[in-house]
Amino acid sequence: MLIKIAKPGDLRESDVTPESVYLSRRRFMGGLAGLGLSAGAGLALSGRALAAASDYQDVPAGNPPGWLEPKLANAEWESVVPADRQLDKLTPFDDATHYNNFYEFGTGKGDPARNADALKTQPWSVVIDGEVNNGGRFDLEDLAKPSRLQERIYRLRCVEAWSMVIPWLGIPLGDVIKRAEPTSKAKYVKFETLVAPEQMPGQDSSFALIDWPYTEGLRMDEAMHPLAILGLGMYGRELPNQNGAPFRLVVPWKYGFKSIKSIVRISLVEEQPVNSWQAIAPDEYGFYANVNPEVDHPRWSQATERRLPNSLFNPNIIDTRMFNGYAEEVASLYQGMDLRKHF
Ligand SMILES: Nc1nc2c(c(=O)[nH]1)N[C@H]1C(S)=C(S)[C@@H](COP(=O)(O)O)O[C@H]1N2
Ligand SMILES: [Mo]
Repeated sequence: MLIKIAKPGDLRESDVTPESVYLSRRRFMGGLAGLGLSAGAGLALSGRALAAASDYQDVPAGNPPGWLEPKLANAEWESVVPADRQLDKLTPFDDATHYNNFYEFGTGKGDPARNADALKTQPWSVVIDGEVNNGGRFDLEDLAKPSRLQERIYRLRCVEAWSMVIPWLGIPLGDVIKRAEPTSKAKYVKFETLVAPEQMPGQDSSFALIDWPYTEGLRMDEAMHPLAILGLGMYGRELPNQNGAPFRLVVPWKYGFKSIKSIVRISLVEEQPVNSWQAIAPDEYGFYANVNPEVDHPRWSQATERRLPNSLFNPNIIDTRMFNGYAEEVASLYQGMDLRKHF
């Protein structure tokens, strides 16, 4: 399945050029030309190299592992589901990296930025197991090698009713799953985050809500959807630790908690997995967790969201959209399902 570009002309320079963060005009025009050719045709775009840390202002230089450097340099503006021209400006890097949820490093929004330096991200290996013919333990480098990095500008909508717009660099999750050769019994994909209390102080705390490892899951067709990516970078560079280095899931039509960070295990399974937040409060957090303004959280409304950055004088509250604005691409996955029951 190919990614649909919403409407001709939907992506404008203003979408990706706020005052504080912008893509270099020259390179960006290359991306636009590619979009112009394919917009409305429902085609995946083959674009030009676009992403580089130098394309963004106020983004500190990264320190990627050697194998990731050429991938960053050759990243491709392959496909984008555009953001709305007025509403969706890129969130400044500083906000995206200092207002985080990553409970392994503490429950405060500033805790991950403060504590995640201790995370050792190289070397990093990932176990792929369960209902697959080609499983095993893989170096992240080998897992990522066959796929070209793509830049995707996605909205990220947390279940707590705040949101951001982040330019990710990632590879399709479906690529990695296909290479593992799932058997006919594989119905769901389960993901687990690293457990390492000596690096992750939040895992050590006796107050921890979560029964580690942090666990997430997707139905097979959700996992194979081209919008679902494994993120290896953001803002033209590798992922900062607090954002889930060295790689994390990004599923933009679901609440942020589905986008599990610092993954060490991917299991293809027959039964629907229980994700961490569902295990803690099954009445409040479901397995599907599709962004849905019509189904409120029991303790707050999901009809609107606070788009970061905001302030007391500019609360920046906007309407939440069905499937976070990606309904055209993903609604068919849920045809005939009662989304109030399967929240
Ligand atoms: N392992 C792990 N992954 C996680 C979380 C977490 O606490 N632990 N928090 C989730 C939540 S609630 C959100 S909103 C996003 C936040 O991603 P960001 O900090 O990169 O914006 O990460 C998700 N992934
Ligand atoms: Mo979240």
